[in-house]
Amino acid sequence: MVMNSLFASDAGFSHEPPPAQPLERLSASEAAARLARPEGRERPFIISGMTRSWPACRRWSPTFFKERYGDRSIVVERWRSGVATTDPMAFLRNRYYSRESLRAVIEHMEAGLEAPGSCYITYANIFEDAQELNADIEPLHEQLGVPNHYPAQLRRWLCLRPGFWLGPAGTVSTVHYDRHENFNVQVYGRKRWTLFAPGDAAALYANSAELPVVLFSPVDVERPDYGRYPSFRQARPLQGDLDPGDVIFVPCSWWHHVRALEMSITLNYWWWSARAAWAAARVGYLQARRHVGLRIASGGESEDAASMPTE
Ligand SMILES: O=C(O)CCC(=O)C(=O)O
Repeated sequence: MVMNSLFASDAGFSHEPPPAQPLERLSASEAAARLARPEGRERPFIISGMTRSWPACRRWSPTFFKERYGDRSIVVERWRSGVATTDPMAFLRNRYYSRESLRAVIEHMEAGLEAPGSCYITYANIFEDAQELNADIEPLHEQLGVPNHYPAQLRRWLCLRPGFWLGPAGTVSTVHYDRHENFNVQVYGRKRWTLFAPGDAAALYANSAELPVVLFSPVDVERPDYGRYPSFRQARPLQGDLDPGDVIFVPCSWWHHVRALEMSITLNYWWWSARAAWAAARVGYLQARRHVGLRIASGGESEDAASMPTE
């Protein structure tokens, strides 16, 4: 089955993304069996309804956080107004972070006072000041991600803290890859995920000198400019929508683009594996090379490489 993009039709055929194939969907028991085999970790899949019974999926909503945690401050990713966030170049150049009250941020999002997608809480550490929220979730990466024959202490050490994401409909994470394995849990609202295999790196113009951060692609995968990026026609996207309680497994180094279809709350669970350590070393090398190149080109005046929103 070929899925159509929601966002492609307005500008005519020349901006149509390559057709996407649907992401595979598994039950929780099928996913556990798949992940028990190393070769089962080569491709992404959605685990349908896996966390539906978590208290987080039953209780958490923007209203829940506004009413109970509204006075806490949180780091918010913002873009200067008027920015088309589907364009990776504009996304990276116009992004900044600020610390604000959770109540004010959520009220603005709910009232639609922000330009669509111009305000997003990304990978926040909501649990630091609200330890009790840990009772509403489970350490999915420790349970299902890290191989279960590893010693308990090592399993914990390989897992990063869960990240909390909250944003209005229309937020977009432009196409990038991460240096970790990932389970991403959709807690509230719906999101559309579009993934590309590491083998599509050339079609995504990976390592483009246009961008300060090597983890990102310059291609707007929802509205590609084939004049600038003709090889993107060769990319083979996978696509699927996550409902509350669904989980997506994103293997390390798989490219992903995410659009919130509704106001959303998401948790992500990153963990280290051997291939993740290799990916991190490679990214470190490429980023250092990019930074030196930019400094030489600018006569020593260039900014440091932009911080990475998904870190
Ligand atoms: O949900 C999003 O907007 C992006 C999530 C993401 O990039 C991740 O979990 O690695």
